[in-house]
Amino acid sequence: MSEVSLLDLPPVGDTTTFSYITQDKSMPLLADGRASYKWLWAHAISSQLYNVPEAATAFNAIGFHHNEPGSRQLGNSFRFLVYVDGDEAFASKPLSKSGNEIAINVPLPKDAKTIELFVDPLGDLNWDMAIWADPRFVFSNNPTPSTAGK
Ligand SMILES: [Ca+2]
Repeated sequence: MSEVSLLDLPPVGDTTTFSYITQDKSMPLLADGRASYKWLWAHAISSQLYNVPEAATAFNAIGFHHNEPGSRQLGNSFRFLVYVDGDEAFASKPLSKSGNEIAINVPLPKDAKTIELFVDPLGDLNWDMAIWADPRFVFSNNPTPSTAGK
């Protein structure tokens, strides 16, 4: 099985002024102390569109609720949504506390063209700081000899 980081691919569109891509290694991340060095920081409302690489069989990430310690954290619940070719393929439960995380595992149909990563503010936009940690495409079939064995 091979993988390609979403962050190594150019976004097709970006409909928010808040989202940006970073690989800041200085920030503490996932709840149990695991470090994630590739992540997409996205304040709701956030939409990021990417082309699905050929032969990708799944999109995986960890959705993480990130808020700075001591922030007021008013109304800061949101949820992660993934659309494949415009259709909803994944919707998380609401995440309401800093440190909450959820596994995002989305199987991709063989002919999938685009994937949209969306953060739904669930009404209130305050402190809706979402992180897509380790966003990546998975290739479970090693479809071509050139990628096998890497
Ligand atoms: Ca909210």
